[in-house]
Amino acid sequence: MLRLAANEDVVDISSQRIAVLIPCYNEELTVADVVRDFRAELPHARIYVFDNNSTDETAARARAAGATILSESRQGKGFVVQAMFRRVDADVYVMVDGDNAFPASAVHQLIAPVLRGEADMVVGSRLHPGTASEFRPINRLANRLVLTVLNSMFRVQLTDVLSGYRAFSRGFVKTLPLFGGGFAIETELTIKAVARGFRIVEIPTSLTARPEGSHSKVRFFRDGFLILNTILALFRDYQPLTFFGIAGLLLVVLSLIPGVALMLEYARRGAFTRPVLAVVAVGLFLSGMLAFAVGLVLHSIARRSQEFDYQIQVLGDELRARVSRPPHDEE
Ligand SMILES: Nc1nc2c(ncn2[C@@H]2O[C@H](COP(=O)(O)OP(=O)(O)OP(=O)(O)O)[C@@H](O)[C@H]2O)c(=O)[nH]1
Ligand SMILES: [Mg+2]
Repeated sequence: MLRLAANEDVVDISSQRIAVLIPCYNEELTVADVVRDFRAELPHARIYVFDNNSTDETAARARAAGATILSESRQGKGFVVQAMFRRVDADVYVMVDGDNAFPASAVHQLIAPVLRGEADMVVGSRLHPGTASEFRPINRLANRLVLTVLNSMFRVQLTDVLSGYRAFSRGFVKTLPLFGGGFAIETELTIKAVARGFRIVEIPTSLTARPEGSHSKVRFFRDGFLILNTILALFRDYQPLTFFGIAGLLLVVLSLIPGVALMLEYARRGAFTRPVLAVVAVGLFLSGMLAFAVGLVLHSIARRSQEFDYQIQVLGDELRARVSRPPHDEE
């Protein structure tokens, strides 16, 4: 029996239902190795390959290697992750790419904080100091850019937000609402985890390059734009006062340009002779004020919905506790 000692606690891994989730689109070269490696590391785990309309031998090879195959017809990694979270029932979840880029041996480190109840999401960080990830230079740069934008917007200090190697608690998987269909799914997972107060732990993991003949599914500009757009949209939704406050401030500052020009003119000539400038100045100023007002209203709504979320979570905990608690003896 595998046991994991942590502080005072000893966690019995075999009593936990572990699910390894592998989203795949045309990964026939590598998927069988991934399934076998994880089977060797976690003999009790159930391994699911989510096939997304692959046109090659992905499903057959994964099945032959011992995985359970589930299909998702909506094309895109995000849709697959949504389906995985809704359809698979387990206590601890591991998500890993099917391109054999992540070491299966790191899975014990990855699930340990979840098993100990110390984390809701553990991320295998490929950019953590001390890792030797084989990134293409352009990918490393793009990763750093996304990381800097996200860290500064959400005031966190993460080292990798795009990693596809993660472990999750059941509570996380079953309560996080995901909507993105494409490659922005990792960004969505991380931002929503931060915004909803879930506990995130990062574990250094080295990334290896895809083998010869295996092709990346990422389209650099399209997916890069989608990821930045997702960060901005979630920033607007979760921190509306800051988002609209910044927009409002910019508009008010912009309104000063025609405003000051008008004042100078008035000081020189004693009259306003350029009505268009006045209209622009007032228009910009009022738009800025409107942005502040929108930010304030949305801020209150976001706070209230956070309270609802919290209450729903408490209700869920309460229901789970009731179901697992033995009934009182009737007198
Ligand atoms: N199910 C499904 N999986 C996908 C889809 N696109 C990509 N994936 C899987 O998501 C994982 C990550 O995709 P990759 O192409 O490796 O993306 P990446 O790891 O960010 O980039 P590279 O490793 O440089 O190619 C792989 O297991 C892919 O098979 C899709 O549309 N549907
Ligand atoms: Mg990959």
